[in-house]
Amino acid sequence: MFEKLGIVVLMAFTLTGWAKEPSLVEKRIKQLNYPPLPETLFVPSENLPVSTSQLDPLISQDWALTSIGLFEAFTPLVQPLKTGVSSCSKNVIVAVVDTGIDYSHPELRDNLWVNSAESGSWNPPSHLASQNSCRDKSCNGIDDDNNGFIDDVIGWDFVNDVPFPYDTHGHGSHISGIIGATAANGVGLAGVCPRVRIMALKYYDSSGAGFNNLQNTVKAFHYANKMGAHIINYSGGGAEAASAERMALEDSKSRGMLVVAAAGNDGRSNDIMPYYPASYPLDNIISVASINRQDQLLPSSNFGKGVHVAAPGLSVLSTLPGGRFGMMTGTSQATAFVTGAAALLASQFKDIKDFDYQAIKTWLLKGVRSMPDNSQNNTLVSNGIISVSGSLKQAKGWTTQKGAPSIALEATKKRNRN
Ligand SMILES: [Ca+2]
Ligand SMILES: [Ca+2]
Ligand SMILES: [Ca+2]
Repeated sequence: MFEKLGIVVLMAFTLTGWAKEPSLVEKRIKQLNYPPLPETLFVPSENLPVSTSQLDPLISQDWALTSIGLFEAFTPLVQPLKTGVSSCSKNVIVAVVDTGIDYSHPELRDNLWVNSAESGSWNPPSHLASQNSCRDKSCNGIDDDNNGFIDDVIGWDFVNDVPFPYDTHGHGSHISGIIGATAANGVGLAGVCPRVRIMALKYYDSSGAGFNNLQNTVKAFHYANKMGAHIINYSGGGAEAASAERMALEDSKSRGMLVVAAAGNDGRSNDIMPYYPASYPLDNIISVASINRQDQLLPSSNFGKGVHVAAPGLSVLSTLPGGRFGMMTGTSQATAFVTGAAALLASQFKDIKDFDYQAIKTWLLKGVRSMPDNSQNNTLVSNGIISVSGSLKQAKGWTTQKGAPSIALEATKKRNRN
């Protein structure tokens, strides 16, 4: 049933184009819609077979982790996600620009980015209740780091302009779990990089005007840039370019940040009709298409020479608000797998200051495995299917290159010998 239901990729709108080309933008807004997520896509956790004796009881249902070669990368397979934990670093900051995050979800709460200049006793589940008595930097009503945001501890809700980017939609929590759900905690599943710091930036309002969604996207990008994110995950987009959005991502590039963006769910070629931000010609962007478990491009996935890689996107299991789990489909999900892989690769730098988006992009693109060679898939994606194991091999080879930043793969090497 899930195969027939596509999740709508969140749309962005031109910002500066509003004044210059009102008729065009108005046309875009009329064309786009924001249906709520179908309830049938939500699979409550109590309906799934769970064995609490397992480290991550739902992991066997997560076909995508096998597809991207995560278990292959971390042999032996006895406790693969435990080894995955040690290969990921809390020094890597991933900005998830989306619908917010369930910051009290047991799979997500330990992997949140925390703004140290605004931190204190902030505790997601009880924070709102205790806010009146709170006196520390997290809730003193003062912009302690003078970044223009008061009490921004884990990110920002640009929709409501408050420091609690809670996810009432589901999409952002699902994306966050794919990237970095906690491993080996006796709950749920595990992200591709189960130790990471997720900066929660909420831009999307399903009931709001599309123009505001783009405006908030740009604000969120600037926040991520300013606050030191290494990677931005943007599982959304739109058919028209916006100079303000592009300028924000050019700033990300100048700061050395990687941007992973969805190719879109329109089932068309981005070479003919670009999809932004994925299609901006910036070398710090990776554009992602979606495949099923047979390595076939989903009919709903966009494709083209400008689409760099494919990743799992059909009936993907991940975290949902309220401590739940469920499946979603689309290039949004595929994008998150590539972001998780990028975070894992970024963790291999001995010093996160060596973070190099060009190196990571090279490892990701050269480490792919091939799409099946048939008429349906042939040349639809420029490189192939994302592979964590293949990319780690590329990273390992990088150490032999002159002038390359130092990376630490000793742990992986030891595991491979065991
Ligand atoms: Ca602040
Ligand atoms: Ca404060
Ligand atoms: Ca888990």
